Formats: sequence, C-alpha cells, structure tokens
Amino acid sequence: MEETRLPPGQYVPRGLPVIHYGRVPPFKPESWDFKVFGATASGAEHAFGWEEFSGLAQTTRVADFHCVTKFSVPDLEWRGVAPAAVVAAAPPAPGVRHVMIWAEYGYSANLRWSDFTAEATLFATEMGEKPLTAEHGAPVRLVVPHLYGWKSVKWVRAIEYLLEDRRGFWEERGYHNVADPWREQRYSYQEDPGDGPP
Ligand SMILES: Nc1nc2c(c(=O)[nH]1)N[C@H]1C(S)=C(S)[C@@H](COP(=O)(O)O)O[C@H]1N2
Ligand SMILES: [Mo]
Repeated sequence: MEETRLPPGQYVPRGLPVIHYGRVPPFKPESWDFKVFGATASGAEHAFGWEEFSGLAQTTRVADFHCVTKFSVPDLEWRGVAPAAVVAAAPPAPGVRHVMIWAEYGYSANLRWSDFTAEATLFATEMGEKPLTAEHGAPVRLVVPHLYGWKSVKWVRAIEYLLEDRRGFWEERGYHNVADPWREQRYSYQEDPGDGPP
C-alpha cells in the first residue's frame, strides 16, 4: 500500500489483527437466521435461514480496511452477498434513510442508507477465497470498507430499517456517527450538525 492510499493517522501492521468486544459466538446452521425488520415495505419481518441466505447471488470485492485504532490492512478480498440482494428480497418502506446492523450478543452499528448500499459494502461469507473464520465473523459479517472498521459488523444476525437515525454500540460510546476515515471522523465530538441524531 502506498502512503497516499492511507487515510490520515493510519499505519499498516503485519497480518490482519482480530479485534472485537466480547466473545466469539458459535455458529449453529439449524437455528441461525438473518432477520430484516423495522420499517419494511410490507410491515412484516423477513427471516432468511442459512440455506436461503447462502443461496443468494454472490459477488467479490477488494478493498483496504481501516480500524479506528489506527491500523489499515490493504487489499482484502471478500466474497458474499451484496446488500442490494437482501434489500430486493426484503424491501424497505418509503422514507427509510438509515439501518441498524445487529450482531450476536447485541453488538450493533448504524449506517446511512447510502453507506449501506454503497458499491463496496458486502455481507461477506469468505475472505481471501476461504470461508470466514469464526474470529473474523463467520458465517456472515458486513464489510463497509470506506468507513472505520467498527461499522463492519461481524456475526450479523439482523438488519433494522430505520426512519430516524439511532446510534449503535460504539456510536453511543463516543465514536463518530458517520466514521469516514478519510475525514478522520473518529469521535462524536467531531460531528457536525446533521452527522448524527440529536
Ligand atoms: N460483532 C462485532 N463486530 C465487530 C466488532 C465487535 O466488537 N463485535 N468490532 C469491530 C471492529 S472495531 C473492527 S476493527 C473489526 C475488526 O475485524 P477483524 O477482527 O476481522 O479484523 O470488526 C468490527 N466488527
Ligand atoms: Mo476497530
């Protein structure tokens, strides 16, 4: 990675660090589901089982990954399901502008609809042409490479469609609501009006 590709304040470590809050959850395909709830078009919740989810069209993305603790990992290759495929199966109500991504054990991160549906964003099931390992988020993690890593929720279990923005786990604990590494949006005190909920 050339220096010019690094957002301000970042460095490239050796390998890919594993970083998360709490424990690594087990994956039980029989009981695993992936819910879409909140402001859906039909008003009903949609639940994918593992077979249905893993049958959705797959696509590949390559991107650098930036953690707010200042490491950046170049050129990670991810394979998985584009948010557009999930949205097509479970469309939002008019007026949905934000989502909350929910993981095992209650971890969450909020995203603007535009970041959620950005070209680079992916629900990844593979990294580097291998199935995701448990510690990197198996069976499904979100990858939002253009935002700081805490938005790339591992062990995803649900998407909540939001009419009004709401802060997720780290966003409630002093981290920036938007989290653009190129603008060094690390902390909530840096937010401008309109960056987050009041
Ligand atoms: N469920 C969950 N997802 C999470 C986290 C977490 O604590 N719980 N940590 C985030 C943070 S801060 C980063 S930098 C990345 C790290 O991903 P990695 O462990 O695959 O490198 O996962 C993100 N996703
Ligand atoms: Mo992070």
